[in-house]
Amino acid sequence: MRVAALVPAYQAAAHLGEVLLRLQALPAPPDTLVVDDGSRDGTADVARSFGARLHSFAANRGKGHALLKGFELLSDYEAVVTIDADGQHPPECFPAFVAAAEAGADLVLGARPRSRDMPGLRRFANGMSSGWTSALAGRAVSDSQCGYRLYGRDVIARTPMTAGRYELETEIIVRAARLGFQLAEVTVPTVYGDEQSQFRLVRDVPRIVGTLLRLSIEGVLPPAAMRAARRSSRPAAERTR
Ligand SMILES: Nc1nc2c(ncn2[C@@H]2O[C@H](COP(=O)(O)OP(=O)(O)OP(=O)(O)O)[C@@H](O)[C@H]2O)c(=O)[nH]1
Ligand SMILES: [Mg+2]
Repeated sequence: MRVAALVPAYQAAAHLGEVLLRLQALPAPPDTLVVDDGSRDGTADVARSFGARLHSFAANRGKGHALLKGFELLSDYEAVVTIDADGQHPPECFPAFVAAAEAGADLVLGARPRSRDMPGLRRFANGMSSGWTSALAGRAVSDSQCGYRLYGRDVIARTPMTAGRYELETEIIVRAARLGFQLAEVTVPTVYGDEQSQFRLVRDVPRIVGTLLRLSIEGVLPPAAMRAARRSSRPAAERTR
């Protein structure tokens, strides 16, 4: 399976190099694209010097915009693994995502234990949003906020996605599940260290809650894009017949 790595990066110069090195050290190193989102700290230079393919936005737009751009640029691959630039996602877990996809999953979600390694407020917010996401997706989702994931080509092509910041990752889970795609989870370690989070409570929590509210309404009143996607996407069960 041809799988690329997509690294959304914003102000990530401190940790990006190590992530890229560890990806290159895998037994089958993936082609890697860094989408630098208007960083002012040398993120683009680090990506270049470690030999990654680079796309840069002139000004900061948000992780969701970066993911959509990356999906577009990597549309030739059978799947894309998204991995954070801040060192929280061990590149050594990459093959486990690919194995889950090879076993039939369309969307593989990294799941971090909500242990004491995760800051208390994050643990609380993560539990709430994962519970709500599970209810909307109609299946257990252990960690709706983890950005370490594998997206199969069909999920990327057929799931309607709204550009934005972190809320895109919640939207994809719910919509992909509603379209009948097969979801799987891979347990990844919970890593918090000296990295600088770009998550802003006042800006990003309302965006995620707003998206969950919208997705709740969509369960009853699907928007035109989801109705069209339903008509064009065949659920995993049908594809195997
Ligand atoms: N392209 C792009 N990437 C971003 C942006 N904000 C964050 N990122 C990247 O997205 C990844 C996750 O960002 P974080 O700010 O660490 O968010 P998080 O991991 O969900 O939050 P924490 O649990 O606080 O670490 C990292 O690779 C960041 O560099 C952005 O505005 N644009
Ligand atoms: Mg982080």
